[in-house]
Amino acid sequence: MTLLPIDLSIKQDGTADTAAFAKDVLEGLSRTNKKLSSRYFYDKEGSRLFQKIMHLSEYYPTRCEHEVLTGNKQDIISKFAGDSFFHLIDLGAGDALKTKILLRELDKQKKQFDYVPVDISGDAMHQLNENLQQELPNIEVQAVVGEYFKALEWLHENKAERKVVLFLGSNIGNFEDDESIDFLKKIRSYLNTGDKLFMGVDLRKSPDVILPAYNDASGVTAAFNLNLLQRINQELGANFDLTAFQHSPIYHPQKGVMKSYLVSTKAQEVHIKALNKTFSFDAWEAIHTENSHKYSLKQVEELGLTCGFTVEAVFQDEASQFADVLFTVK
Ligand code: AVJ
Repeated sequence: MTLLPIDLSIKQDGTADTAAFAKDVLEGLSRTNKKLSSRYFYDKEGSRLFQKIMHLSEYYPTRCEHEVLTGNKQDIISKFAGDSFFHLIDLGAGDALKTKILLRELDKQKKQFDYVPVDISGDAMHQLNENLQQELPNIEVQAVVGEYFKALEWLHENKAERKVVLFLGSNIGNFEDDESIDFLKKIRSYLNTGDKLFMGVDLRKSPDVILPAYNDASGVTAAFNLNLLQRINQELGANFDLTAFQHSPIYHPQKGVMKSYLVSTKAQEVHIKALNKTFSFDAWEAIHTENSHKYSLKQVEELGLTCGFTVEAVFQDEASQFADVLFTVK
């Protein structure tokens, strides 16, 4: 049984708030080292391109996490379920392709739970509702459209039972170090003893494997990165020439972070109407657009401890490229 999605987003059409977008773009492009936040990648076209990325042969994280979940589903859900009813909260659920591996198993074993997918995209939550109604009609679904924290606050106030929070896909990797600590501490503040967090993390590995995952031969990731400029053109009335910027990713093996940039291939000016402002780019000046952190298991354990969680179990793929870590509230 699926309930209608609850919409906590600022705008009811599920798009991000334009004023906040404009403010962030102004702040980011006014810096000496220009930057734009990766959180703005996911407009309609960006979400479509990310779906394509997940199917690329070079993009190993999705494949690896799929393997982790498929290979360990029984163990994972028995650790989730216990004997009592629980809320399964899926932060950034999207099409829930990976979560469905667990949902099918929970359904098969008739576990007592409801499924609460959370996503900023209203489109995605409506589609997921329909899909689950078809495929897994016995599962109780309450989708929430909105930002993670707003949704968690709503859940804290409206869903009283035990909670298992999913944060899959190494989405944590997009945050700066201090942001990921703030994020996990905030999640912790909405949880009680006995609640759990199940988080996907991309592990450290050879740069020869990591780099192509963010620089695929068919250019999908380049299009994904450049789409951010296209979005500024569309939503803020800018005139970025997409042919005069190039996708440029690098991996920093000491920090374990993949960094993506858009590099201006010539000296140029770009006007943004909504900001009533022109920005100058030197030849080969870069805009930083994304961090994707890669972790050691020790780092993940320490990150958890800092934020009030202890590791209950670690699940990995055969090649130890990716891990899903089950934390309990300390
Ligand atoms: C969705 C944040 C996990 O960082 O690997 C994929 C996004 N960016 N290719 C990642 C992404 C470029 C992805 N996450």
